[in-house]
Amino acid sequence: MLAATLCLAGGASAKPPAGGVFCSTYPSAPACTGQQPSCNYCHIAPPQRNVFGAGLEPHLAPGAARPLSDTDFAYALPAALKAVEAEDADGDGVSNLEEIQRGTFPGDATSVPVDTGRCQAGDTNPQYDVCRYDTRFAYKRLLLDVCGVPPTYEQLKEFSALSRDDQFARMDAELDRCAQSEFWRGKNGQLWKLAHPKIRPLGTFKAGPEDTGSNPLADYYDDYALYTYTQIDDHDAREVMTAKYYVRRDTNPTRYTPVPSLPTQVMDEPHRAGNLTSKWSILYFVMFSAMPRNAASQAYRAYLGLDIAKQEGLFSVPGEPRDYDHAGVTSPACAACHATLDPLTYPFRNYQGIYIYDYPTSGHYVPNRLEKYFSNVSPIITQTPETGYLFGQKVNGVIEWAEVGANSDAFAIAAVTDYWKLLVGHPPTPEENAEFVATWKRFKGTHQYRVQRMLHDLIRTEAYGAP
Ligand SMILES: [Ca+2]
Ligand SMILES: [Ca+2]
Repeated sequence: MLAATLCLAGGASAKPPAGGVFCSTYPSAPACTGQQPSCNYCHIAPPQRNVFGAGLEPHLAPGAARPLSDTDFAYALPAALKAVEAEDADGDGVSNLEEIQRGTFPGDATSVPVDTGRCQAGDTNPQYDVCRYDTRFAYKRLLLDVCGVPPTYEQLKEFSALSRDDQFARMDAELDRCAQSEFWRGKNGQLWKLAHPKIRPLGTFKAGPEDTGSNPLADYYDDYALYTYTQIDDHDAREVMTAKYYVRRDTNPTRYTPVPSLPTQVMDEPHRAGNLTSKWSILYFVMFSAMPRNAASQAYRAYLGLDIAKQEGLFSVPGEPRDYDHAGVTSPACAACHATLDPLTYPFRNYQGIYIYDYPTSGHYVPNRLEKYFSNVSPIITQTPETGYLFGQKVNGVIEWAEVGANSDAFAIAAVTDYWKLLVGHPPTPEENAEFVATWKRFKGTHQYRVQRMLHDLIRTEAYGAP
């Protein structure tokens, strides 16, 4: 049902992984906010390079035979980018690094950073104060986004009469009040909507007492409960990836309570990593496969915001992919992605998906799983290590995978992007990048991954409050 391998169609002259590797190196660059840089960042037209691309070339795996494979290229690019950071390839007086950080082209002398805000003279809208944060606009929006109901005329009149400081204090109080609402945290509320693409529910396979499907596999409402719990009150958002507990949901009103076990869950406690190892994730994303690539790529996409199928988050590991399961991933078109994806997958080797000939093992961690159940897949499959790599860092098993992931910039960026899209209405634009970066850095640092605290920052951004 899901493709086992990821290969690139056709052979382009520009390197397909380039944009992804660039963004792994500079996650805060405006060129990487909600998008990936286009080919003309380094090329006039591939394969012809612009002055920035030409300056990089000698630093790419110097001495290695040309052309470089996509895998070797992806491995060598970060060091080459670092090597030319202090240079000024296009001679416009601004270093390559500063241009990358400020969102101008390092290969185009006509593109230079300019110190202006978004507001220009003549850019006035009679309805709103466009150049500055409009508290009335933000207040209306906040009540709609978090409470699900617009302010009444009386509320708005009262709000307008407050001083600006009191208006922000009122918005803070309303944010905290509305975050208690069913609209925000209840079943199918705003937070559940954020969880949909992470959980990928399928009604047919819904198990458990509520909304049971025709072919029940697992109760993914447990996954929604854990996700929501980690996003509310003063809880640590990282625990969606690392929790050793489950979360029970009671209704009328909705309440979420951490519990050591649930009748609908089966993973032994030492091998739990939040929603990565829920019964639904393991059954649905591992499914029948020996090598659970979908489980790894789904976790990478859902919680770290990186989609390997779009060549995002490529950190090629030298010597990979080894193709332990003879899936054919060493062909050049596939290796570019699998040099990242396969080492990302190895830690999941002992997590059993749906195994019909020994069904009770399904959804469990089974030591020597490949040796016991999949040794006929290939002669070398039993050599698959449980150690893999995430962001080029060695991880021993899924628990470490989840910890490294949860503490990464990618996690904070992905989490804040979710709320940016929900509240601002679109992924951060290059103009919004400075506010966006400040918001995720404070989420990670000052706010210690508390979503509720981060939201108080987010509603103060110009992106949110300027009509
Ligand atoms: Ca320059
Ligand atoms: Ca420039």
